[in-house]
Amino acid sequence: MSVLEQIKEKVDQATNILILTHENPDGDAVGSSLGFMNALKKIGKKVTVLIPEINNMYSFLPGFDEIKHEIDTPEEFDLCIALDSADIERLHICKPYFEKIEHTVVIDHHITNQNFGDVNYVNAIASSTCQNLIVVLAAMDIAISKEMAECIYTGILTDTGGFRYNTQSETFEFAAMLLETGIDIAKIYRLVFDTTTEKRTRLLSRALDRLEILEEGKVAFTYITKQDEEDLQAEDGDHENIVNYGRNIEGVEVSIFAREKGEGKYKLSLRANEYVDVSQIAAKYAGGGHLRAAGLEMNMPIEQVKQTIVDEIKKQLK
Ligand SMILES: [Mn+2]
Repeated sequence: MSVLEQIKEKVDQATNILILTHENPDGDAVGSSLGFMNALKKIGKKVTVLIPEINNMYSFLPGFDEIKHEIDTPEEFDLCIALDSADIERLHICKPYFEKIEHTVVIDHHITNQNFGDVNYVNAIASSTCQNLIVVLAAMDIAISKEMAECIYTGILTDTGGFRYNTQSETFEFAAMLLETGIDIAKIYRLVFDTTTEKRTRLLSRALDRLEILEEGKVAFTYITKQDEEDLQAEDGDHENIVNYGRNIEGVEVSIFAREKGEGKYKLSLRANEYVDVSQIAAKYAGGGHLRAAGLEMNMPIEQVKQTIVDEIKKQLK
């Protein structure tokens, strides 16, 4: 029996299904969870999506209000489905539930997936778990409704950064199929990428006021203080996109954003555009990340932070 047939069989035999995804869930995690929930409900299953902590930005997705943040009796579920999670640790505090439930299915697109379920559908070529979910739903003979399509499209859109990365021609074919259901892609794009909050915007404004362009326009530097966040009653994650404003300036190769975590303690985000390896710089200071996006911490006054990190970057500038 193929993996897809095995998933269909697992679902057919289940009555009460628990859906889990990774912590700090992104659009693909929330989209695939709610897309699958809506689909499984349609075929008469009892379904619970459990996400302990979730950002409100996906609250427009059909079924969002039904997400549970805790459950009392994991024993009552006969099937657990883990989505967009490469290994069981990614389920974080939900891991014990996955372990306790008798039958398990994993659907994912990470090449590092550990196949930790009884049945595992992992296609690492796919843009997103949502894209793989379309294949699973087709194998289960479930027609994609407009509600499901909104969730699934959101996952594809976010994991591809708006069809920029990890996008295959197939991804567009799937997207076209979703569009046929009548979803409003302009609205989804706006809610996912163009919507911010007043607090976020005011915090950004403080960072932009302090923005410095250094090294003949190749380095952008800015920071926010603990006081800024207190003044504005900023919420967790409100600083997240600030580093990209420096990177988007013409001529800039590396953008540095420092966030004060405590007295003389800064968390730095580094973003490069084309050639600087920021992961190497981060590693030097016990940080980590990817080639063009990395983070690290420094314990020193902000002027010294700036000098130290710019000196490091300078070594790689062309
Ligand atoms: Mn994903």
